[in-house]
Amino acid sequence: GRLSMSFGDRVATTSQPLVRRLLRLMEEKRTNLCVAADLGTARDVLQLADKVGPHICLLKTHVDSISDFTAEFPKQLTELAERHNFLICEDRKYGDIGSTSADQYSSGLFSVSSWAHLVTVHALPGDGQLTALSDRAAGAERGALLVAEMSSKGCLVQPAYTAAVVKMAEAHPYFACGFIAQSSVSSDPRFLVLTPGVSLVSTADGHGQQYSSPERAVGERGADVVIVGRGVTRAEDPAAAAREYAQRAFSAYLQRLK
Ligand code: 5FU
Repeated sequence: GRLSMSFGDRVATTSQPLVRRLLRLMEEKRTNLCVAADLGTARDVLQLADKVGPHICLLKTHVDSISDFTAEFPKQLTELAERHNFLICEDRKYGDIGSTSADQYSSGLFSVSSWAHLVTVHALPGDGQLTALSDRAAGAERGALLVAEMSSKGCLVQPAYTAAVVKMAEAHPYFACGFIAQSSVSSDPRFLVLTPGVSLVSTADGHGQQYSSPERAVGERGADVVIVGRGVTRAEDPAAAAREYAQRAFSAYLQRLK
């Protein structure tokens, strides 16, 4: 299953182009780190992306938190992604009826479908969002990560919900690339499991976030990719911090294969 296979060997288990590309990238670049670039201006996000770019497989954005967003931002972020060889995930957590989410995805100020390889989606409304978003991707290499569990204290998600989210992904493997989760929700090697709530300096943030270490996330809980925000963005040297998280997460992955 997923946990005992290398990223490289998992490429052959799926025909989803984006999953194949990300697995190859992770294997070749030897990184399973995603940095959550949660900073308030376009310049700060781009500067961070340039610094951490060599150490990451994925950069995660919350583009609606950027105060000075213009169409220049995704253009420049895409250039950095190409230069440093990482993919981009907009963590929008779509959660409406398919038609509305599809409009939010492909139009409006942000035009997310034109630049984000991956987006996050809440499965709560049912699978109509997956077909609707996939239609708007219009043949581009795009995909979704389904929120199967959350890192925050008091999260209402129950095991039966998580199991239903996994079933939904299994029914839509052309667009569902994997899960945002806190545990090994699926052993299917086609799906990526990404785990936020990872920090080496904090255990909580006072607003419900709960942290564990990269070793715990990858080795014990079964994450493929660890997502680190403030552990990197608030470090004195974000590039050095990203390198450390990447090394620790990738070592834990190699250890898992033994
Ligand atoms: F789905 C989730 C979740 O369950 N927990 C999260 O923390 C998403 N996140 C995101 O990961 C959150 O929106 C932040 O962008 C990031 C974690 O940032 P931190 O600074 O490492 O706490």
